Amino acid sequence: MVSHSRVAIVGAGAVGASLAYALMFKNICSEILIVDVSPDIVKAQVLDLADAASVSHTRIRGAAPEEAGQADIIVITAGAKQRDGEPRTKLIERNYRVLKNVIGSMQPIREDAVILMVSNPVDILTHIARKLSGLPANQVIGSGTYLDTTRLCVHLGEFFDVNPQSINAFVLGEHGDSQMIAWDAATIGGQPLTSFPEYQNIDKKKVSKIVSGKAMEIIRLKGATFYGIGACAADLVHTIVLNKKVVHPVSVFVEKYGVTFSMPAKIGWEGIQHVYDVPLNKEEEERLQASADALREIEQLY
Ligand code: 6V0
Repeated sequence: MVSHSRVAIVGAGAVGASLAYALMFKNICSEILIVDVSPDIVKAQVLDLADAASVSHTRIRGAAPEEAGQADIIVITAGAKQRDGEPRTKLIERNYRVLKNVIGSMQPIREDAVILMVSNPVDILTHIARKLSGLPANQVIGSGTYLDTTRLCVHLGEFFDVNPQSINAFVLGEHGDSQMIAWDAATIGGQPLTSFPEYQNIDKKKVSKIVSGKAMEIIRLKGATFYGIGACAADLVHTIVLNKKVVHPVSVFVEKYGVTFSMPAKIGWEGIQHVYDVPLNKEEEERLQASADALREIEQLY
């Protein structure tokens, strides 16, 4: 157990519970607080997770929103999810209301808390969470394209027959339809991906489609996605709790593009410690700008 380690999960549905489950086995939290608008869901999830908590030795309990506002890290997973065929941006109106309610009910939020936004559309909601909470931009993070990036690295790992963790590649921009892959900056063992002979055989359009379309494929088959995001969010919490200064692509306000979306960022106790500027070719730069423009237009409405 370490300091900076009381974590509140607001929204105890499939994503919140998967996150709690992944997090408790990391054994880094002094306590995990579960919050939901439905007392029955809180009770059920805490009873079920407590059986796993006894093996992992992590204390887990239900809590009121006011207590969640005093946690070191507040992960927000409350809200509606996409239906089959529905873009994430369609969720804005419903989840804006949920987020307003969640942030309002946690006030006063601790000044040094870090908010990790997971509910969709995650980029817009991260922007709104920052405005509503009044916390500095570095303390309000969205899970962004971290999950998309893990999907990309797993795919490339199979293609190049190398462990995905040895691939340095990023999906940038929106966690949604306008996201893009920074192909030119991708490396394996320091060697640019573009310099591998196999690179010419990659169908880049197809890879982009597989990566950005994976969530919808899972939703079509079983109605929701939760294990992948649960593991990614647990990893981000781990990075913050242990001040690991690991670089992950996450949603954050990016000065250069004047919008909240994903760029690689160094993460630690105070949230974002640095945002990196990925070298892009002309076409990639245009695509990232287009992603920023699309999101900015929606951001300005809130
Ligand atoms: P779910 O299983 O329906 O759970 C949502 C929970 O939120 C329910 O238990 C609700 O009771 C609760 N809730 C609603 N309003 C409030 C409120 N005001 N205060 C507290 N709790 C509330 O949905 P699921 O867990 O599957 O998804 C949650 C969110 O995560 C959705 O917006 C998804 O779109 C989003 N995801 C984000 C991903 C990402 O990569 N960022 C990935 C997958 C899902």
